[in-house]
Amino acid sequence: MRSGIVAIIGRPNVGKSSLLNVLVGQKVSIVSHKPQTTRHRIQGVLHHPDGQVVFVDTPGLHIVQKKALNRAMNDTAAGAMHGVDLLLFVVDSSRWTDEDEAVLQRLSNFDTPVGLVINKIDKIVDKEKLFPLLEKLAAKRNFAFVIPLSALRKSNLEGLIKELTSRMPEGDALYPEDMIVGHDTSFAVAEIIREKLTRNLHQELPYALTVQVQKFEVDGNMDRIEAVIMVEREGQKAIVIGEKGATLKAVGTSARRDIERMTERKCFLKLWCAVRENWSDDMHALRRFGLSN
Ligand code: GDP
Ligand code: MG
Ligand code: K
Repeated sequence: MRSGIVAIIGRPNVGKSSLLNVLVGQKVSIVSHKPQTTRHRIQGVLHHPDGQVVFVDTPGLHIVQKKALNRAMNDTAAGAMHGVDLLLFVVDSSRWTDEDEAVLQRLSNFDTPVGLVINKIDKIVDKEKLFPLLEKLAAKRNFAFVIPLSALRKSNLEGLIKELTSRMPEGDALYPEDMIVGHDTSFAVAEIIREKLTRNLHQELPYALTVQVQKFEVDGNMDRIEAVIMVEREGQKAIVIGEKGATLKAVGTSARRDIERMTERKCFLKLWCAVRENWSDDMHALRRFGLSN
């Protein structure tokens, strides 16, 4: 099969997140083994009969205003690009700006092939204007392919998927089917929950408390996350849960807000508290004695 890594780039608001969501919007669960792409933050994986495409974040390519930072940022970006099979440059069909131009300039630093996605074509009412626009944008660089589409209307996604999968190298799948969420995301979720626990428990925080994300399902436009807070004794469990579950509920509510801010997606967060001595690696066992919020 074919399997490879794609970095989605482009200025803010062109529809990168929307595109990613429609491409990988399917049931998934947490990656529990060491990913092969540790240097990248994995945003999602497209599983398709023609191949697997792992989408990664490229913080180094984000536009910075300060000129002094440019050099360092370019170096970071060059590092992040290592091992990426394709760059997917997303633009808004209704607007080409200086920021787009700046991203395009950055791309000239890399040998990696670049595919161009001209998004939001639903905004072009007069379809006769589409072809000249495609020609104009396509001429800006030697692109591997140019695909006009609408992430919002989900139009011409198959065209893009065909281009992407056919350009991935031959090889085994990088990730098992049904797994897309990277270590970094689940780690960040656990950290957010920990921080909210610290806030809500004040001095009472049992220091040996740990948070583990047990389930991370991307379900359409929403993430379903289950995390367990592990403590050492029954008494600590009572503290974490609070009176009538008030503490756990407050932790869950504020953690959910932060997670949604981070992922830019809706999130359903289920928190459990379990005593470590009862702990088992078996998730089904956990469900039996874990307390559901
Ligand atoms: P990002 O900043 O590049 O990640 O862009 P987002 O995915 O957050 O999208 C920015 C805005 O553009 C949001 O309001 C989206 O709903 C909108 N948008 C994304 N794709 C399309 C599209 O194909 N057509 C239209 N009309 N709007 C879109
Ligand atoms: Mg975004
Ligand atoms: K966004």
